[in-house]
Formats: sequence, structure tokens, C-alpha cells
Amino acid sequence: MARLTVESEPAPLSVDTGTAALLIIDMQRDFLEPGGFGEALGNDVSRLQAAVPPCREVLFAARKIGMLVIHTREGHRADLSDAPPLKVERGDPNNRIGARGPMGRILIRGEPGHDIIPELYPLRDEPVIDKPGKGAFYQTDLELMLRNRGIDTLFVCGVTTEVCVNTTVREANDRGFRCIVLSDCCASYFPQFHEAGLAMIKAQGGIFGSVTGSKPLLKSLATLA
Ligand code: C5J
Repeated sequence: MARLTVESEPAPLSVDTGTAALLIIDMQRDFLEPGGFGEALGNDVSRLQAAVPPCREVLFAARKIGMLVIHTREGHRADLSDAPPLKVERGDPNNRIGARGPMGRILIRGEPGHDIIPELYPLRDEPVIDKPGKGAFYQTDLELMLRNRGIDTLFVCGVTTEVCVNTTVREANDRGFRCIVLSDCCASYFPQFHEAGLAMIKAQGGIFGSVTGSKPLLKSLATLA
């Protein structure tokens, strides 16, 4: 397609939009809305809202140039057979994975809370990866999908920065995919973990990847219009 220069840290990058994809991690009601998994763990879910408008802008810009967009959702089968007991047996038994909440059973596939927030809802032709773990490559067909389409670069958005975003970026890096994390399109329940999560990615010459913001990316994408 087209080659872009993207301002990023630790250094600017040259990206071929034809071999890049936008990966949006776990922008689910369960993490972003009251009554879901995030709140069940005692978090202030309103802290994640700031990432929604910039993520939406990037999503629409990616769609406009025909960039591959992939969404992920963290969650489990209704019988919990894919959920490690260690993960399930955390927190209040009435308010943990599989328990019934205001948005259906917490973090269970097919329940309202498991779905992606309306602002970022996938189009019919955008793949949605259902993952049982933190990393989007663990027990999923994401890698196969990326390799089949010749993707080598991932623009990464989503929640939470230090958990599922960081785990996925590390998995991607080990598999040879270049990650460019969009700082304002990611969020954490803990602002200090958000900052630390981004710092860890771009440290040591970009040991796991690069970091930029939605604005520099949108500026680069606008040059294609
Ligand atoms: C968490 C996630 N935080 N998507 N999941 O449990 O980051």
C-alpha cells in the first residue's frame, strides 16, 4: 500500500501500511463499564474511559485506508473448562469469573459484559480473537492470521496497559512482529502502571517495541488521504 514515517519512541519508524494491522485489545464492557470484571476486582473502571475517543479515531482512520483491524476479547467458556482455577478462584466468590452480574456472567463468552463496547464495535469483516489468557497469542489463531496476511507490524491499543497489552506485545516481539503501542489509546486502572508499562516497552532501544500517541499516527495517516 503506502509507506509512512511514524514519530515514535525510541526512534521514528518507517511503516508499510499494507503489512501493518491495528490490534485492539479487550475493549470490552467487562473491563470498561460498571458491573463487570474490572469493577469486581475493586477497580475504578472510569479510569479506562480516556482511551476510548483516541482509540475510536485511530480505528476509523485505519478503516479509511483499508488497514487490517483485529479485535480481541478476554473470556471463557460457560463451563469454565478453559479457565485455570488459579484465575477463577480470585476475589469474592459472588463476584468472580463465571458469577452472575448486572451484565451477565462475568467474563463469559456470549454474555453482554464480554462484548466489545459500542464505540469500538467491530465491523462484520474485522476478525475478533477470543482469548482465554492475557496474551492474545496464547491458545488463539492470531499468529496464523497475521502470517497468512503477511503482517509484520502491529499498532496496539487497548486495556489494560500493563496486563493484556504488555503481555501481548511481549508475545508478539518474541514471534518477530514489530509493535507500536499507542499510549493514549491504552489505559490502566493504575496510572503509574500505565506509565511503567509503556516505559518498559520502549526502554533499551525498544526492547519490546515502540511507543507513540494517536496524534502522531493520525498525522502520518492524513498524508495518505
Ligand atoms: C486484565 C486485561 N486486566 N485485558 N485483563 O485482567 O488487561
